[in-house]
Amino acid sequence: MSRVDLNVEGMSCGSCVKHINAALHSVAGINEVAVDLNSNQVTVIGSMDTATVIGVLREAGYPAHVVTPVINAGAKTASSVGSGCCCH
Ligand SMILES: [Cu+2]
Repeated sequence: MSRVDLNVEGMSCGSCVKHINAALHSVAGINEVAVDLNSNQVTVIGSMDTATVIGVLREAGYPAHVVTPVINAGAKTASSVGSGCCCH
């Protein structure tokens, strides 16, 4: 079981939240989905992998990226752009 925190772009109302919830709940392995409209964050708990979650959100129309700890933001910005997944 793992937990993934994502920043999601393009969420603006309650139907976006419903849309995202429905899209993510259709993914095998996802046990729990929490969408926070105010902070544009989505938390997913389950046995799925991060790339799958990001792919599903992208297909639903909401580009997403993993929330990186602020401490690493300066050093890692350049190398982490585009890779998206740190589980390999
Ligand atoms: Cu909306």
